[in-house]
Amino acid sequence: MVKINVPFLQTGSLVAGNRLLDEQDRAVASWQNRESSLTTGHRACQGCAEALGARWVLDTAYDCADGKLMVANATGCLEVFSTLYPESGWKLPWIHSLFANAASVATGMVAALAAKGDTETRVVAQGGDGGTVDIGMACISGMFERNDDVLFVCYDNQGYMNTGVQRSGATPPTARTATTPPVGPHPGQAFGQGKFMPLIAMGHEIPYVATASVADLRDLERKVRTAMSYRGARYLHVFVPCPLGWGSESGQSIQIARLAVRCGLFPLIEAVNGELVGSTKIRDRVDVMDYLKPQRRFAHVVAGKDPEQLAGLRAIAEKNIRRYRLLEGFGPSTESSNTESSNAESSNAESSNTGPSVEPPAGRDETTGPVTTEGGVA
Ligand SMILES: Cc1ncc(C[n+]2csc(CCOP(=O)(O)OP(=O)(O)O)c2C)c(N)n1
Ligand code: SF4
Repeated sequence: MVKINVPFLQTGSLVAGNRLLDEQDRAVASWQNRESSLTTGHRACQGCAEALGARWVLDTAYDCADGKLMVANATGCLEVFSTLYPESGWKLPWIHSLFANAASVATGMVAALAAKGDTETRVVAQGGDGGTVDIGMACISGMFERNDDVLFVCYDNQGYMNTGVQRSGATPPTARTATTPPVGPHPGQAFGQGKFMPLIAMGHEIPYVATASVADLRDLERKVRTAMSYRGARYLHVFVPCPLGWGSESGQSIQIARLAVRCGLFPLIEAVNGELVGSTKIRDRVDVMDYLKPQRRFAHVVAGKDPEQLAGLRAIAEKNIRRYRLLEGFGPSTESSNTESSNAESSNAESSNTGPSVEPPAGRDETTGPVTTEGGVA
């Protein structure tokens, strides 16, 4: 008999790929009876990857929690576009916190549930990069340090988009924002190198930290499932292009997210108890310039107004590639990305990440660690 290798194309959708997979291996988006956690009633811009990322994260977390999930949301685009009074796009219990304190509100929700004897309902806190790396930092650090049983998700669109595209601590160098205009000898964002929150989270030695991208939704889904298999503080940092703030075509958000991974500027990594345990190998590496070109926020860099700017961005990509071993990747490979696609157009990054070790971090309380199938703690 002739063996035919059938490529699993688009396994995240209802088309051929999913029907070729066993039911338990199919993406959360393929379930016919599924209800989206974020649905009609929201007013995100066309092509908003934050809306896509949040829906995918919460649909997966909701599934992991058997529907017992509550969400605290920092102020930001995600909160504003999803809950314009009197409408709401959310189909799960959801609370709006202040800009700075989503992590603390989530901690309070966990404490209130515990006081009622409810150890099954899970809590997610979420916000933009401004609400995470800048104004929310103190509350998040406290939540990490206490190892509260919360999954904090940052949707990183690299700026304060909701209030008109101001610079945040996560805005990359050179980028044009409303507060870093492309003028003068060093146009655009001139400070730092873009705060990389996952390393700060790892410094707290919490059970699980990962980065993910809307460029690889199966990998994103797997990381949410891994995060939900733990108790204690967990952190997920999701790369979400913003067409309005980045000056890109709304139809190009996924492509731009892929290019960020492929050029090395956004590494896909995983860490357990503060130690790096896996990175996704870059397949088909591209130059940083390929990532910059479709975004008007980098138009002055592409035009070469200050040649050192491009060199600086390339150096950051090189450092990521070196630090996270992105050209080879490491850690045991995973189901989702191995079956993702053999088509370079539908997936340009191949994951070789590991699953987490089951060791709880030293000194943590006994509620830390992966959850057993019975819903208890291993
Ligand atoms: C203490 C405080 N300062 C400022 C604001 C105004 N504000 C609301 S949302 C926002 C920006 C949110 O940016 P980010 O967290 O990155 O989320 P995004 O909108 O980009 O998704 C700002 C400055 C506020 N609500 N509270
Ligand atoms: S401004 Fe950006 S983050 Fe906000 S809704 Fe529009 S595309 Fe999404």
